[in-house]
Amino acid sequence: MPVPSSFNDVSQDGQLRHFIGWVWYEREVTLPQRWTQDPSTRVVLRIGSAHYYAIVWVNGVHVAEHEGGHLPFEADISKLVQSGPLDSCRITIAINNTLTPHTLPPGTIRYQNDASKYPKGYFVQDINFDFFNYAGLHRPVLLYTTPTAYIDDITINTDVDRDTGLVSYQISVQGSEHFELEVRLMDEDGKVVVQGSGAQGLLLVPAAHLWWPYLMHEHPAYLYSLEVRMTTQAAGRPVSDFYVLPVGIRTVQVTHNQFLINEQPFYFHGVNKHEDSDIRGKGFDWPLLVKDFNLLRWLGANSFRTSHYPYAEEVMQLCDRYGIVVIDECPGVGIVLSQSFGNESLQHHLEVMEELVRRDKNHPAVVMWSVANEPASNLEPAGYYFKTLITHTKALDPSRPVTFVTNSNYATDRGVPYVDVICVNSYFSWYHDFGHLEVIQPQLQTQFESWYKTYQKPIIQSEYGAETIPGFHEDPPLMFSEEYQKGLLQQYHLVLDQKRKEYVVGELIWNFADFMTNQSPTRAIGNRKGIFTRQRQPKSAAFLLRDRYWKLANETGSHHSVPELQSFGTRPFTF
Ligand code: GCB
Repeated sequence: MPVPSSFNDVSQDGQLRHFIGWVWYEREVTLPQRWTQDPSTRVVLRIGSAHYYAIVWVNGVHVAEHEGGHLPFEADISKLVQSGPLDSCRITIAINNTLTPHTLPPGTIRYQNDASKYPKGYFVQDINFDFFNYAGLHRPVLLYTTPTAYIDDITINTDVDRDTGLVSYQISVQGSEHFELEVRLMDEDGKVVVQGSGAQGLLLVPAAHLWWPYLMHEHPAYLYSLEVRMTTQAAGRPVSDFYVLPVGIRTVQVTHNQFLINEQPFYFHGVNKHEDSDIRGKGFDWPLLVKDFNLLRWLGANSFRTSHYPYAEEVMQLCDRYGIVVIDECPGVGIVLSQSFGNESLQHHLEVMEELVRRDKNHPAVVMWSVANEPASNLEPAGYYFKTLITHTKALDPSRPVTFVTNSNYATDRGVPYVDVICVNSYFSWYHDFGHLEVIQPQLQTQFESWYKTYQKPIIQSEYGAETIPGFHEDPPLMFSEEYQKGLLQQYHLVLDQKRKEYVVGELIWNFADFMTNQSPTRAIGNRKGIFTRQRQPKSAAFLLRDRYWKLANETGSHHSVPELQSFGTRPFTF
């Protein structure tokens, strides 16, 4: 089985596509002698993402267990590979993709016991989310080394005082009590602009270049480099560890009706995405990723939400580099069963937020955390659940606003009192009043006005859209045609154009591209609400949205003409 990839779509075996249970990956690798013979080398096995429950062995010895996909985990395997007679190392990973009411996302295994209808032992995995439950090793599995005394973590926070950038840092070192830390911040030309020392400190950057979103400034996404050098002694020998972290200096604030980046109002005009493509499923793929970023640029999108789970770290790195603003969502999608609001689920959800914040806290592109998508937030226990979850997330990262995405009624939602920005999904004239584009304007106005009157918080239209089969044309528009998708978007835009002058701070189309789902009578081989096909070709609505986004960019940011050059090729990709 290739890695990274979902296992579901690479074979001709229908049973494997729908398989639920344990799958096993195994690989034998030969390690360099330096790794196996030098006890001052620490050897680490890192798994980028395993869906969902994973157990890991090295040379048959249990080294790690991890619950949940989409986030990395590691095991220190130094002792194991340094004690044996061999330079080889057998890595075995067992993965179980079963979802229960207490996993994230939750699910239920339903046994079909009626022997007159189903074979013996028949069961299905029920889920309450709308994407195919791809599984396997979705991101790279890596072996890497550090010295035994090493830089374990760095936390950066940035602020701005007039034209001075304030970069506060905190560095944690493992494996040594006595060490020295030197810190240098370099600008994009490689010039050292400020230096520091010690495990924490504040760097003052005179005449700082701020990190601006794409289309908001003529030089967006300015990144400094923080170089951290740790030196210590081990067994009488000098040891050092060195780490370079891109740093964007920017601020984020939320008022009762605005989302501010560097104290300027920011309007999200972007997309919701999925990690999804033909054959590889949710498997990481560089060409696909770069293509998607080129499409975002073509579209004039300045932002996206990582619906409905954390995306690969490489995605976040490109967002930093190109100024694409991110609402970073955890896999809290489809929390609708009352059992999923209990302590066991909450505890796991808190841990997942810890892992997510630890992984993504230093990305300037990430401006807000989303702790869930469309939970049953009207249920009684949802109040305590979201209060605890959001308070915990704010404690982990006081620098960013927190939200979850709701489709509950404004009058009964028990989670929204705790969010900073209200994110609302609605599908007027699609799931309700289907076929009636004329109801969108009054219904959308009522939606916005009700939420704002109740909470006086800024609002993002975090989803809206229509299923569209490319090549279906109907005028007057009929559902599933390209004209209907365009018509629906246009009706939403009329209201968004009024309300963005007041308190609506963003619009994110559902969805960037078509994506695979479970089979159902309402899904014609996956969800077709993409403005691009699954193969990343535009439907008519993509051109409509492109005109709109570039107009919005010109109104709210610096001046741009729709680029002739439709890729990020003006700035070289170097990794
Ligand atoms: C939603 C969900 C999203 C679905 C979408 C749809 O509200 O958040 O995951 O795919 O609607 O197309 O039904």
